[in-house]
Amino acid sequence: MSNLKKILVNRISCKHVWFMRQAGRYLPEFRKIRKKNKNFIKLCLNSKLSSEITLQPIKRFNLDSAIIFSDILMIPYALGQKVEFEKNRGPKLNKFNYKTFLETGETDFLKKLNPIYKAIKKARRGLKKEKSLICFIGAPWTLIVYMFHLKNSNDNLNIKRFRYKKGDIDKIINKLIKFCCLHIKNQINAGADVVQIFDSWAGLIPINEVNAYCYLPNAKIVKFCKKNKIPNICFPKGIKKRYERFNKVVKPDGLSIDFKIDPMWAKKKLKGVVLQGGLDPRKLLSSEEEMIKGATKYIETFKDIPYVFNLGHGLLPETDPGKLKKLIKFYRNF
Ligand code: 1CP
Repeated sequence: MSNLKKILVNRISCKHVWFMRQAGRYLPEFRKIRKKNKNFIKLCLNSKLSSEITLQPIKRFNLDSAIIFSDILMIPYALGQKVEFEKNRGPKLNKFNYKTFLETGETDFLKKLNPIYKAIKKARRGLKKEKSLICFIGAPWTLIVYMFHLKNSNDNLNIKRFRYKKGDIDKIINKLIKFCCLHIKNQINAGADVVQIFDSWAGLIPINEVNAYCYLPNAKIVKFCKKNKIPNICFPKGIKKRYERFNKVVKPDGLSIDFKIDPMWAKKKLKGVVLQGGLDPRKLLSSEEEMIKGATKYIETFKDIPYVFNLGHGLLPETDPGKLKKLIKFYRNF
């Protein structure tokens, strides 16, 4: 059993470090591959390259877990929506087509995503058995934000673009839940041993919809994971004090806290779950002292409970890999 799996399943304390977005833009070895592969979706579907990118941060930093190089938007892509990534502008999706979306079946979906499962098999072969291979999905709401262009560049929400009949909204969410579970199951069957569920835009949900758009879909996916004995970590970023309710309703094995959550508060209020992360990724852009001071707060607070060291969101593209190396060393020697 991988170490991360042991921590999540048995809730034991054991030093463990990995980083969200560890395989990506801040690494020169990634940028080199990316330069020659302009089509991002194609790159995610190139099993040889995506497994190689997955292992890059492990080779460089000897991190305890790898996360498969892919994207949350592979699900909308496999459900028939065209996805493009414009340089420095983020993802761009074609207009949502309700009919295509509802009609896409499991066979089509799995055929399109098969290269990801192949990449997982390849990456697993390149990892020592005590290292975890984390797979991931975007939670339904966060996928909806991209599928319906709900967010502008200032992270303001335009919920009007998601005005469907209640019955149709339920159909969309239920279909996403079903296909999220399918994608999890196939990634696990291919050799991943933990899943992280990213609800990166949960903080934007209008307050009266948090239950329907955040707690319920996450709860259903976690229930599916538990039924299939799949260790899981949720990341409902930005929901502030509602992390407490989320934990009680969704009951994940692990809960990744964002950088706005006070670690002392988390320790007191988030019980029966393995906590992960918290440190603001911007601390890695500040001075070394600032970074170490920031990290100490989390490591010190969580030193007597099961805790996975990570950040409060993904590594920023501007991060200096040398700085990250110092942070890892500091954590390991703490
Ligand atoms: O070179 C490029 O321009 C592509 C940049 C890039 C990368 C490296 C994108 C586009 N996605 C990825 C990989 C990726 N995405 C991983 C790889 C594994 C890892 O190292 O962690 C993961 C886990 C994701 C997940 C993802 N994609 C999330 C959830 C996590 C989060 O950061 O909140 C979200 C919201 C996306 C959407 C997405 N994909 C890419 C971009 C630019 C965006 C928009 C959000 C952003 O700006 O990061």
